[in-house]
Amino acid sequence: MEAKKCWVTLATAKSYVQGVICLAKSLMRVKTKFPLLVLMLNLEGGETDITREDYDELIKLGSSYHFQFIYIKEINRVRSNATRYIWERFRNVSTKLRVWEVEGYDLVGLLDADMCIMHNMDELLELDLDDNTIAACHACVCNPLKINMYPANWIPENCAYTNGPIHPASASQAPITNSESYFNSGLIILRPSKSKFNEIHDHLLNHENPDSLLFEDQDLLNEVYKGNWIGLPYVYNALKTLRKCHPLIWSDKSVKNVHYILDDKPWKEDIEKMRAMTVDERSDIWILNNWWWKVYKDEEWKDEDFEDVTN
Ligand SMILES: [Mn+2]
Repeated sequence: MEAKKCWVTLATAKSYVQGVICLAKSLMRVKTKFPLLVLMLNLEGGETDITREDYDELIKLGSSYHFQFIYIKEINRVRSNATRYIWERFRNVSTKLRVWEVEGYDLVGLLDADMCIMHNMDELLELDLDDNTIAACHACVCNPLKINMYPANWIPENCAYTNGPIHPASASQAPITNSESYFNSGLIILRPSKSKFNEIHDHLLNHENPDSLLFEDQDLLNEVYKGNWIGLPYVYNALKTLRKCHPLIWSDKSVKNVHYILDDKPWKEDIEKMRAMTVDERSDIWILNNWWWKVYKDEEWKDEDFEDVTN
């Protein structure tokens, strides 16, 4: 029997609903052959601030964009002190672990809702993985914005991309991946399994120092899969900060999936105001945000929307 495969994302908070909509549109735009499953928290029960209207909009979109919904329960925080969350938007990211419980699929591509697919990347769901191995992209640990809550060892010397392959090889070759490597959990290719879910969940519940999990699910998963993950080229989880921080690896046209990390999500930007600005007035990430907005508003990308920053 042929293996069943799908993409999965989560709709856990109102602030990410526009992200889910755009992610779904972007997947359809690149003609993926795989369905998108949206894991949703129940409206009742106080686990989410998503409203009935938001749900209705998603469901309406789902019928035209061929995605499906699965209802899940929140995974509660294990923090001894809830105020120690690095950012409030990380409040229920551990709920992401529910993807390991997805039933009926042999291989899943987990996508954060703050991503936009630029080129078809169905090849990721052709990877041959066992139950104890995942595939993911390296995090950038340069800390280019000098965020002082980031770990002290997050410096360019320790970043996989500093010594990684540069453009054009970077589009098809991952940086060196070894037992010291650290991945970003925005895109993960995995085989769902109840026993693996239990193992990860137990690791969370019995964690000796949950306060040390600064990046929540990402740190937890890096502990569980230490030395057991396959590195993918940056193009599959192109962190928006890489464009400026590692210009030698980046090429606009090569990027398959942009990850709009950090707090300034594209949907929070006033796109009409941005478009009215001159090139010099626009922010560094204007180009990337514009790609997102074009998908969200069902507009075509044009050649001038892409620059080759390595030139
Ligand atoms: Mn994200």
